[in-house]
Amino acid sequence: TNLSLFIPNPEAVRTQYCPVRSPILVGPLTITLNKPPSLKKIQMKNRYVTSGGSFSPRHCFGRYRTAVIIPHRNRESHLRSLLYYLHPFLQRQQLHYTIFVVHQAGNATFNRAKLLNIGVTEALRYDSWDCFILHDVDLIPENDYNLYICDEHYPKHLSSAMDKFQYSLPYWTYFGGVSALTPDQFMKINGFPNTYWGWGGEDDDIAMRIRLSGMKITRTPLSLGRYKMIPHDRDSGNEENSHRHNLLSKTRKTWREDGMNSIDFRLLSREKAELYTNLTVDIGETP
Ligand code: BGN
Repeated sequence: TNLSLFIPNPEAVRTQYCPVRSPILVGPLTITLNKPPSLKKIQMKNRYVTSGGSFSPRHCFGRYRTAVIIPHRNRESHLRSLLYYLHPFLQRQQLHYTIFVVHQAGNATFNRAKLLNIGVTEALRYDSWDCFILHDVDLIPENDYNLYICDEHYPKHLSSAMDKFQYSLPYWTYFGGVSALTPDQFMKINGFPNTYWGWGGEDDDIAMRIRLSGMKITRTPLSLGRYKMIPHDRDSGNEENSHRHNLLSKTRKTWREDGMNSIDFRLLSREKAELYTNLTVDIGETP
């Protein structure tokens, strides 16, 4: 027999756009979260991911350019679990993508929303994107029909059914976890607030910005927007934000001044790791 018949062409030949709907999706996924795999193992399983955590489909031109942005500090094992599942997930969706991890330097109180603003700023510095996926590090998607692309009209909430909320929405305007905005949608709401230090409320502020700027929230249906949260205790440095009710009551007045047009940070490093682009930033501290 002629063995060469069974050896796939090593050269990627691309002559056409990928289909609108990827033919290699599998639907529901089994997520097991005992021991996170090593970065080496994740790299070996994702040999077509290039330095900086980027990928383009090999046999067709990707239709969608997606930047995944993950705020991070001291959660290396969660990050490894997420990367282990997310890289193959995004490749099956035939996206042209890069994963950005925005690492908050120092020990000041954590500021998720500001880190996301910075991720968007830096993602746009050398590339154009159709869609930003704003992704918590501890949430693993359980169905690859939950596409990491944006809705053309409205910001989209992807984590509509998290296991910690018994796979349903905790409340109607909930916008936490994982969301998808186009660059236009993101700029229309002036990005996210920079002023929420610690846990809670910033996602409600974002939901309010969406409404105040005349948009609505769309959602992945609950049957597909399923996520497993990696169980963990509250981090030190991310205590409940006691100002959050007060801040939220002022969003209507503040959202135009607090956001992408007021962001202030110091980029300490931007490096291409094997599985993601690592941004380390000094974002200051609670005033
Ligand atoms: C809400 C938090 C959200 C959080 C969800 C789910 C606030 C603001 C005060 C009304 N909002 O209560 O930030 O994502 O719970 O845990 O605390």
